[in-house]
Amino acid sequence: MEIQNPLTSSANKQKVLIEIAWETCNQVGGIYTVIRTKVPSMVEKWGNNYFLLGPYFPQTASAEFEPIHDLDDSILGKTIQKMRSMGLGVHYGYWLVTGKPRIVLFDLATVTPKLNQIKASLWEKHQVSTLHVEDIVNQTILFGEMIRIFLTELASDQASKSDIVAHIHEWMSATCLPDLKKDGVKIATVFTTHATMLGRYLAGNVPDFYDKLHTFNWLDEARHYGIEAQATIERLAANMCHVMTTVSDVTARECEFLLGKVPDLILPNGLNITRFSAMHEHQNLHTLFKDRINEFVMGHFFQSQPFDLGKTLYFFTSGRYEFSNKGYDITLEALARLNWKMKQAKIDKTVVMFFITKQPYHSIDPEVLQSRAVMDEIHETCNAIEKQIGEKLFNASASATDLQMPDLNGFIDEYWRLRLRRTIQTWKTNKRPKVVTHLLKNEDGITDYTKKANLLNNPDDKVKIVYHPDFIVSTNPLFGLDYGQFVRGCNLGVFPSYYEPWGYTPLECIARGVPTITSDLSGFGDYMMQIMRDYEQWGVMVVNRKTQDFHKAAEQLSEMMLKFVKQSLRERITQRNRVESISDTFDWSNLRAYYDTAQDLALKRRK
Ligand code: 1S3
Repeated sequence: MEIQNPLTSSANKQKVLIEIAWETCNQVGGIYTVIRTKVPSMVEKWGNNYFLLGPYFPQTASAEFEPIHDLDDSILGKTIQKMRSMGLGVHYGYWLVTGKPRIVLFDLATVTPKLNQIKASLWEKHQVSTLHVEDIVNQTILFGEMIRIFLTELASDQASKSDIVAHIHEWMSATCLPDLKKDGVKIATVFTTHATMLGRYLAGNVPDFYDKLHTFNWLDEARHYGIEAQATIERLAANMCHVMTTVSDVTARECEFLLGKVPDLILPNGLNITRFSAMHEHQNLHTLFKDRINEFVMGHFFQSQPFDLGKTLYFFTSGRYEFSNKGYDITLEALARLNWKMKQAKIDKTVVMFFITKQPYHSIDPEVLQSRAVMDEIHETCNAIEKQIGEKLFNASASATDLQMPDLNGFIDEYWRLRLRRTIQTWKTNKRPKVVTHLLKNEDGITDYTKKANLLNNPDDKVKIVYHPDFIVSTNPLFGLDYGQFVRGCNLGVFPSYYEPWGYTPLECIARGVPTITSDLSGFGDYMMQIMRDYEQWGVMVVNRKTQDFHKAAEQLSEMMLKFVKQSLRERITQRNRVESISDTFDWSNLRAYYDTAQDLALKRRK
């Protein structure tokens, strides 16, 4: 059946969905993942009646945006035309991601001259104080103004026979909401917050944040942390949309106390699983990528501390640098305990733990690069020797007169022997392998804790640490893997967050068949506990951080890791298969229904 497009035809009344986010075609963090991975599922349901709005940044746009030059006389075309005639920069085209939806991107520079006027109006009409705010707030105010003009124009078109839903993500796209409501613009609105600004600050600074939630005065706290504008916008948006939603029950509690609004619905996050699932192939991929990580580990550790790679497990954690919110503190404490326990139990295995996050650094540590380069040279020399032996062995075999195996030693030239010996000699050292792969601009919580806990890659340590203060991309010279491949090559993802509205990292593990540890304070962990009773069976372990203090939770985490270390190879393979088999649960084709409900409800409430 052909889907009629109200944006390009004057057919019967139909529904149109506009999704609006600061991260449309602009990757900053987790919201980009939500929007981007959801696109195929949205396009499947809405077809041409779906498009997105975002900010225009030439650099990202050059990689992900393909302009459409011809504007038709649909209401969308006319709205864009109208805005352009007002002198506003509006880019229209395709977002080059799976699903290829149409997007409208706003050039914020074209409203910048009006910034003070818009801010004055926000204060006069809605008492949003935006004096002396960070530049990002100014940018979002400009973005909000362009969204407001766009939606107002779109809805006012008399030819429009559509029911329009605007689904607005996070405060950065939400400065338009109070005006839309005040002006009675005929559009149904859904607002989704993916965290609260105040929650983020308070959780990282106030001990027992969750127990004290009901005691905070939002305005005092917002002023204290210098985020009054953001918190006010968030609060207004939550209370002025038709349907207010968030990503988990954990964050819903926060919304109740910090935004003064109990969310109408919870919209859990999914992934576009078909992009990642590789059926039984995933075991082969794990081996392939683990071999690549092995190469890094040899280059990094074997210079002074060779160990058996066949008995080595790779654990990792990753995310933005929020030391206690993301649970890096508890992870380090648990690793110190695991190290001790493995030594006591004389477990003949090594755990290499990777911390992948982003912190300011000068460059990759030249010594780390040098060690890797010299090891690569050893590898090349071995390949040359192998070739030489092969050729000489073949000659000797072909011309043999008896069946004696020739002495292979005699096949290696003195030159290669010497070269190999010298290279190994230059490489080997007594120095401890570095904990940090880069030259950090400043010491931080991770480096401090590794010192405090003596997790410094000592020769007798069973747990080794690699702190990589940059996200992993395929051009990275240390791994030569993209993030997804790196995840596949690891054995366990560790994410015992203290503050995490949802948390994609464990889900990304599941999608790649990698067992994972999360916490009951993360939206994902909490959701998992609600939908699957026997989640541990499926390779998802949940640390109890709700009712246990830091030390008890660290002990529980170290026991989970120890149990994992003790598993046999066969048990790990079976577990990987089980993890992979539940990944479909999180495909957007299953989770989009939550969005459908929110959007339908908004339309009902608007009428
Ligand atoms: C937020 O991004 P974050 O890492 O700052 O939104 C994500 C998508 O909903 C969510 O997964 C995450 O927990 C939030 O914190």
